[in-house]
Amino acid sequence: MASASSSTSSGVLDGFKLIRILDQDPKHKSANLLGEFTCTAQDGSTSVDQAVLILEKTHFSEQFYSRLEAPTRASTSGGERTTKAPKLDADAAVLDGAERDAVFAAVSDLGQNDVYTWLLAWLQHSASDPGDADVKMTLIRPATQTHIDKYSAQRRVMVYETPEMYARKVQPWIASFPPSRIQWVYNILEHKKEADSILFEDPDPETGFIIVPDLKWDQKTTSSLYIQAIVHNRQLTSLRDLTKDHIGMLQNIKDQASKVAFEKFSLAGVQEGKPDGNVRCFLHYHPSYYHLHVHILAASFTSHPGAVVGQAHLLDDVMDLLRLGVDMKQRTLGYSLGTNSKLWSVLYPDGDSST
Ligand code: G7M
Repeated sequence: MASASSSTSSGVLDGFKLIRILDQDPKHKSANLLGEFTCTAQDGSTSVDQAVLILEKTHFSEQFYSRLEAPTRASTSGGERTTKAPKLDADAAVLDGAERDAVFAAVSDLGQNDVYTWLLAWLQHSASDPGDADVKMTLIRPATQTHIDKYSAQRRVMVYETPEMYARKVQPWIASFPPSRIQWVYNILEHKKEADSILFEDPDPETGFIIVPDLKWDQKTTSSLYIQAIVHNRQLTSLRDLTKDHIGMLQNIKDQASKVAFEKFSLAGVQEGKPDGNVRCFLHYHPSYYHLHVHILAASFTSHPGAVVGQAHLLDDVMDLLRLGVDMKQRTLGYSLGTNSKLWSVLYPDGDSST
């Protein structure tokens, strides 16, 4: 798997200028920013690239927890901030403070009442080992208006897409997309990009698929494992295209995903030492790109905003419906839709869901 570069000068963000905050979520510690880069050509002319920068504070890593197994201390260079050491298990490993960096650069007391104390802390980063990254970023450059709309705060409403709405409006809209829209998917399927990240591949053009880490995952925190399976069959756009004939492929995706999570990331399932039940697999309807793919999350990762009812369809339920003979094109599917989205204007060109 590709290892993240710890360089402080990747250069990718050089020249990024914030234009405005498109959206932010304090609970998930994330923000979507609109920015721009000014590019200077060789002849001296300048042009501006719009970009969307998605920021998300990272979760605590195994490495962070293991550092807490030794008595906690803050750097002595923490200025006026005071340091509190948590109570430690008597059996906890004790490392000589000189042998390792402090966990926190500084800790500041905010308040105390009875057994409760609340604090702010600054993580320690040493120059020789920057440790865990604080922020996970995704840069989309150049960003189209569709990208900007997608990542902007917007009004959302529940839409109930009937078979007629699908056949008359949605399906022709999906069919109108140029293949270049999902170039990044073809790059993965053709091993042109992310090839060293491939976790599993079944190369069969009809029933095969590739499993890669989702770009949202930091590729190391197993409690928030997020990988995805992308099918080789380019005719399958969404769960609406699935039939009984695809049950074998879907079951194989589930089995292989579970095996990957177990063997490569040590995620155990119902029984210790066994994979069954270690991952939650689902499909989005609507997805953000129309080439069939399955989201695979650690079973413990229950807080992901993309795993919400109305958008996430449990892979097992989809397989069950197919086994029962349900025609996916004949279902009415409910989902929450942003009024900035293209699909909204396709379904409601007059901007009104009553039409
Ligand atoms: O909502 P939808 O089902 O379409 O989800 C698409 C998923 O693809 C999201 O979870 C994205 O994070 C993921 N994704 C999007 N892009 C552009 C890439 C990419 O270039 N590489 C990888 N590995 N995942 C991506």
